[in-house]
Amino acid sequence: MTRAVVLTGGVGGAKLVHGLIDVLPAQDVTAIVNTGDDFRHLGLHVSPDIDTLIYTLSGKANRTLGWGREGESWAFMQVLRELGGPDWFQLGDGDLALHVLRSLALAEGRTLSAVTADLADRFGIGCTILPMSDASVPTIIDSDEGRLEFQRYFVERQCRPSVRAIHFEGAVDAAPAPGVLEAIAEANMILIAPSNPFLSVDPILAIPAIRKALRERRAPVVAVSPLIGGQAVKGPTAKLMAELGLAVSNQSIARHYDGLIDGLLIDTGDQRDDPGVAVSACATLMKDREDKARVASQAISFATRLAQ
Ligand code: FO1
Repeated sequence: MTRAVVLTGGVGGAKLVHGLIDVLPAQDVTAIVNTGDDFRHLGLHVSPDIDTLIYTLSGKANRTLGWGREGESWAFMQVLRELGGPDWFQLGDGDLALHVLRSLALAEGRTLSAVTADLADRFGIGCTILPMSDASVPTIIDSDEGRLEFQRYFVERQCRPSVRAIHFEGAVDAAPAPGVLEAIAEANMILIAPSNPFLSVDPILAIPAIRKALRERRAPVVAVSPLIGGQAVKGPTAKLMAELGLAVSNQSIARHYDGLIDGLLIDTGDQRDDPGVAVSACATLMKDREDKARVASQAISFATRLAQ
């Protein structure tokens, strides 16, 4: 039986997880999700990557926006704006209900992992969704506009500032969420989704016990490259790599995951410059359900080959 663990951020990662639960029994898939993007907004705890995953896996994701729910209404934002509230971060009316309930549960002392498990249940999701930690580990961007909280950089400033360094505040003291280390230990394959390695995967790897578990792993680790033809499918990956002084290449991606991965799944169009790990290629762009299932199957068979 395959027990697949996948480290994932938001949009790109959610597509791979969606593909995985099409090709594997959902209960054999565990997603360990980045929570470095989490932040408090209007007194609410927002967990963007967890919510993108929940909406994607339950078929409710807003495919145009890449976040939030489909068929959303915006009455809350309309009145918030009229009353002079901050409107740089859009909260749809349906999405708002999720943030209110999660914030209420956290205020009552429940953990993020317990609340996430409940929400996954309510959305009828069969795979396990684990936050990387129940502790708060906010991603902070050191930029040419100073120190920015992640969402201020990503949404308010639309990734325009030039990034000097990225910090994962509190990571060194943060414990993995319950079930994370067990899932990694029991996995017979570990996948790193095509999320932004620097903004969405690194926060997970910054949790010391998670990094250690991956170093001591028995199972093969396959990363799906977020680059296609030297460009990121979505988001600031290529711009960020250039700002960090890295060549925008699969070689840089493989080096970045130095020692933590056994294989890199790249796009067929990209040259196989030797990135120092085993390489497999397939069409990695995931536009629809079929694409997602294909990339998931390719990643699984690549990991299976590496396990032999
Ligand atoms: N991204 C935006 O670019 N603009 C928004 O107004 C916005 C609102 C939003 C609300 C809830 C949520 O879960 C995500 C939201 N996002 C928005 C996306 C979010 O910034 C990103 O999903 C991640 O943090 C990056 O992966």
